[in-house]
Amino acid sequence: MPDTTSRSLFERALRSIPGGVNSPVRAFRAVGGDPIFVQRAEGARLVGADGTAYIDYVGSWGPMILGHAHPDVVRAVQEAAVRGLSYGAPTELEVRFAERVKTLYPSIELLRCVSSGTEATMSAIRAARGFTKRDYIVKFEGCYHGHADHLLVKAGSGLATFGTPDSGGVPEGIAKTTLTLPFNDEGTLRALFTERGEHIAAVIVEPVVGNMGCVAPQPGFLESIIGVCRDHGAVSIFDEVMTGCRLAPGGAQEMFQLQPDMTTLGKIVGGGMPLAVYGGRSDIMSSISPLGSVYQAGTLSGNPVAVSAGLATLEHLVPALYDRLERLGQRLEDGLERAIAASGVTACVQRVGSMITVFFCDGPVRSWKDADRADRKRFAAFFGGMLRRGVYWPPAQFEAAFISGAHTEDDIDRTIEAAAQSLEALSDAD
Ligand code: KE4
Repeated sequence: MPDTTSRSLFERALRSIPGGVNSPVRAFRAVGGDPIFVQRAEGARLVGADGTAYIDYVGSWGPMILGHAHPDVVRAVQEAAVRGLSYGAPTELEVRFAERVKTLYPSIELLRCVSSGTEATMSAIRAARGFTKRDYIVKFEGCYHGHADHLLVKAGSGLATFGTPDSGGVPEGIAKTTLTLPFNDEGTLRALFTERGEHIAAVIVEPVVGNMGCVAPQPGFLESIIGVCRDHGAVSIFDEVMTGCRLAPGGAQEMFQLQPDMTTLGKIVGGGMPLAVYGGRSDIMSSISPLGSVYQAGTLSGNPVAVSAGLATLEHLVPALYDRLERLGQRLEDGLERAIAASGVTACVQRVGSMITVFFCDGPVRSWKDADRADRKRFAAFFGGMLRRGVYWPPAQFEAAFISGAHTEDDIDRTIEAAAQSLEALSDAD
C-alpha cells in the first residue's frame, strides 16, 4: 500500500527543504517514488509515517551496528542530557573517549573529535597539507569522503590528470589539486608518485569501499598506499568513517593488520549522534592548533551528549557481536546468491563482514569502472520489490547495506524470501 502519510509529509517538506530532505540520497531519486518518512525505529525495525514496520538495512547509513534505540545508548544520552547539553569546555568524558579510541586504533596517537565525517576528512587533509607543506591529494574513483570542496572531484580526462569539480560551487582551482586514480590499481598509484610524489600531501582511501557499493581491496593494494606514502613523505589516510567499528572494533586496519598515518572515524563511533574523529601520528597531529599552525575548531566538537552515546556504543563492540554479524552476513550472502541463480537475473553479491551490496551486473566488482556497469533500472525495481515486501534496502545501487546485532536469523530469511520474489518479478518482466 502507498504510504500516504509519507506522501503528504514529503509534499510539505518540498516547500521548505531542497528536495524535501536534509541529505540527497534520502530523496529516493535513484530508485523513484517518494521517500518513507520515519516515525520511530527500534532494533532492526524502522517504522514509517503510516505505521508500517520494515526490516532496516540502512541503519542510518552505518551507525546503528547495535540496532536502533539500544537501551544502554539511550540511557547514556538521557543521563548526559540532564547534566547539560553542551558546555564549550573540556570534559572528562572526552578524555575517556579519546583513550578508548586509541586503545582500539593503535595507529592513532593523538585525535580530535568533530561533528561529522566530512569535518573529519576535511580536517585530516588540512593537517596532512600543513604537515607536509604540499598541496596535492590523491583519492580513488568511487570513494566518497564527505562533501568538502576538494573531495567533490571527479577524475580528469586522462589518468591522474588534474581533477575537475564533481559538484556545482567547487572552484576549478580547488578541484585541480585533487588527483583521482582507479581503486585497486597499484600500478597507476606508483606511476603517479614516481611522476609527482614530491608534490603530494596525502592519499585518502576507503579501505573497504562502501560508497560505490561494497568493494574489497585486492591483496597488497592498501599496503602499497601506506608504502608509497612512506617512501615519498606523503600521509596515508584511511577514511574509516564507514568501516571503523563496523568490520572489527578497530575497523579495517584491525581486519587487515595495517597502520595508516592517519584515520578518520564517524557513524558507529558516535552511536548515531553527531560525533566523528580524525587522528593519527603525533608528529602530524601536533601541527593542529593550538600546538601548530593548522587551524581546526568546532562549537560542538566533543559534545558531551554525543560522546556519551559513543562511549556506550563502544562498550558493546565485543568479539561475540562480530561473530554474530559474520554468521548473519554469510547467511544473507548465500541466500541472495541462491535467489539470483534461481531468477536468472544478471547480478552479483559482494560482502565484507556486515557490509553487503547486490550489484546488478556481472562480478567481480573491483573498481568504479566495474561498478558503473550496474543496471540502475533493475536495481530500482529490486529496491521497490523489497520495500513492498517489508524490507528497507539502501535506496541507491552504489551504497552498502548494513546488518546489525539486532537482526535475527528470521529477519535474514524473510529478507532472502523478499529478494527471491523481487528478483523473480524482474526476470518475469524481461
Ligand atoms: P558525513 O559528513 O555524512 O557524516 O560523513 C561523510 C562520509 C565520509 N567518509 C565515508 C567513507 C562516508 O561513507 C561518509 C558518508 N556516507 C554517506 C553514505 N554513503 C552518508 C549518507 C548521506 O550522505 O546521507
